[in-house]
Amino acid sequence: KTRGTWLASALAMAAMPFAISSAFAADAPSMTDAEKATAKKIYFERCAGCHGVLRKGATGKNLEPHWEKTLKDGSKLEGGTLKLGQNRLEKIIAYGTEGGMVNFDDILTKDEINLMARYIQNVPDVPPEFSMAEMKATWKVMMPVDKRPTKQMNKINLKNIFSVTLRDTGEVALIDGDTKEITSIVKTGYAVHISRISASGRYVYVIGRDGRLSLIDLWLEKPAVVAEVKVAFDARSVDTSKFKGYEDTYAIAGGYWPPQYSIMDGATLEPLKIVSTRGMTVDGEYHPEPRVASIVASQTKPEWVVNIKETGQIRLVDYSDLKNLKETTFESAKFLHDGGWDSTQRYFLVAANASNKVAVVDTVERKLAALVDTAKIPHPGRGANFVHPTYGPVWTTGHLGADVITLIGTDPEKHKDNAWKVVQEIKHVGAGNLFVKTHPKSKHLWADAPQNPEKSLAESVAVYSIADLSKPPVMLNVAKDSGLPETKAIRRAVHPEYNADGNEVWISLWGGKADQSAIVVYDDTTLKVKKVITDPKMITPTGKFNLHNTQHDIY
Ligand code: DHE
Repeated sequence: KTRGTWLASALAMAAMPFAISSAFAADAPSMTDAEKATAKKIYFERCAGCHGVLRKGATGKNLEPHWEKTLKDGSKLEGGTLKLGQNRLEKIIAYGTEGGMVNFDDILTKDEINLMARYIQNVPDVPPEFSMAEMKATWKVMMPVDKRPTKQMNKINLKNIFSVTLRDTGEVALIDGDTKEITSIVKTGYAVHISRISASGRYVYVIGRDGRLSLIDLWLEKPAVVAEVKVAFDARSVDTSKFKGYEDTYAIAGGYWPPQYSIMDGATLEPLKIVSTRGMTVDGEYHPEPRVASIVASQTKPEWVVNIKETGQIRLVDYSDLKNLKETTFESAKFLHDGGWDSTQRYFLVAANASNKVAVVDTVERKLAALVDTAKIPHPGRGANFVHPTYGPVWTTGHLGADVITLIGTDPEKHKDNAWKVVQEIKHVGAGNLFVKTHPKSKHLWADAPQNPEKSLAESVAVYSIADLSKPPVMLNVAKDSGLPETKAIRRAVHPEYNADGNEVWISLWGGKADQSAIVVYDDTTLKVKKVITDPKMITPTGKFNLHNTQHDIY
């Protein structure tokens, strides 16, 4: 069974100082204050990531008590949780739906399911905003720039260091890619999400779901956090300025709530600017909660590509003059999520996941190059680039909602007919893929399936041969290869990541908080296990970010 960890959202959100809006609908089931508090906490931990704080829906459905919308032909459609009613809601929460809602009967008790069904028939509370003054009040510099070393003070091969998310402890483990030893474990934000590397390769920026942004200095004798700031109550994305002349100058982080992005000084995290992302969707409707999904830094212009989930608007943000900030906004499709560069790093391909599309941003012409229809719920991570034996350069995405891997042609110069078209769909082992990966030096394409309901598939990765993608993949059972004792609960094999030389692939075996987890390192040529990194401190590892590959956007 698919479990709800995928949906788990910020615990800290539950502790957020909500505006007291007890505008609970008159005909909604009643709740005591204690019940509301419990339900609010569960909602933010388990539901908000997909359905939104205001419950207007994104990857998940709208969960307002009552909604109404006008269709293109002028007719009206209405619905809502009140209309669905207690019994139906309890069934959906317990058993999930074919539309992609996962089952919670193995996570929530019967009483909790009853509670949540009542809670979502009531009007959602509106959380508070987060101003510049509030952000500044959270800003801490643990080590000022003039107290930091002027050269690397340790012997670590920084090029091959991995920053590994330890999801449930709110930490990242810095692991030496050569020795496979943990060099430090650094406390960061709650349910820490991703790491990105500064242009110089010296700093690691880590964002937690509680909006805590931490800056780690890799030049210290023992790498540690040198500055920190809270950018929002709930956040997922971060990047840094990478254009020549702006290396390590700025950091940018995207908020889920409030819906805004913040720009900080790259070396101290001093807050410099906050920009709201509220506005109209591509359909021309006002949206009060357009969350910031992926953000990526261009290496060819002083710009970030900022993808706004609910509106489907993509903003190119020019950081060369923060006081007179220039944004170019163009329409794509709703529910933008994650994405990555093509191999030339001119085009950024981003999934509009619940619209079943991939949008292609041309960062040179500064416009949308294409909107490509794909199978259900594309989820690329950063995707994977390789030269296809027939179709030339392609970028690849897996799918949460379909059992295929999609290859999109990315070369409008020499392979014009294939550019921005789905040139091939490879049959994957099932739905539930989250990440695909390859490396310019590799002959393989790796794809996981951690959200697949089948235990053996969720615990395995598939390795395809790029020379013949019609051949069934080699299946590697990461849970078995870890040598750890079998557990009843699924330990998901997630997020393949290459080392700097492109000859090893690291896979996280993501178990429960109380289970021993591991990272299993495979030789990319022989597909044999090279090393199993286990340590009592290795708790719930998920994303892994190799410094060199992340710094240079190699995937
Ligand atoms: Fe992620 C990337 C949002 C759940 C692991 N995730 C991203 C990005 C976004 C996002 C917007 C792109 C960031 C960027 O590039 O700037 N993730 C969300 C959610 O909203 C969602 C669905 C639900 C939630 O409540 O958070 C969610 N994500 C998860 C997980 O449960 C995962 C599997 C485990 C974990 O650690 O939380 C997870 N997300 C990741 C990883 C990346 C990521 C590893 C970066 C991939 C990469 O290779 O760059």
